[in-house]
Amino acid sequence: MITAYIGIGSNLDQPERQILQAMDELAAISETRLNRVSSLYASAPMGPKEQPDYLNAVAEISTGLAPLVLLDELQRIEDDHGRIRERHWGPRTLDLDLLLYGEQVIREQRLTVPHPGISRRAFVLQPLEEIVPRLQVPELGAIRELSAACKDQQVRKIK
Ligand code: ROI
Repeated sequence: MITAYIGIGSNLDQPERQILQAMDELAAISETRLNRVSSLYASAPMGPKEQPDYLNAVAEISTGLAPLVLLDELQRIEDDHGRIRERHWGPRTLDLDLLLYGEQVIREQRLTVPHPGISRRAFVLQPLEEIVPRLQVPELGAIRELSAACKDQQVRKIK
């Protein structure tokens, strides 16, 4: 089993409900166990501003699935939430990002791990630091330092 981290985000159609339901669906993926989840965090949209604020969280799972099989499962869950892939960086009912897959570095057409946005996004770093404060991110270093470098971005822990 590999320990992997999933970034969860939503800013449409009751974001809190979308995220809590997504956590249950992560737990139901085959060969996969949900170990722990972060609090929920609210932040202004990164990218285009004319969209609602986001809720974000991070989940830790253990999985026997290969990375691209896990990615297929995440995209299936996004699709189940009525995710329509239209505008780049537009609003979404559910976004599931494979942030980390063990200590592996993956560069494939469909999948880059660590997730390329990870080091610049406080809405990912803060929940990740909450559940794994001593994490070392492959190629990027200590989560504590990455998170401290993004402290200028406003992210509010809501529950
Ligand atoms: N902004 C915030 N605050 N949270 C997100 O999850 C998020 N996801 C995105 C973009 C549009 C980049 N902005 C975001 O995909």
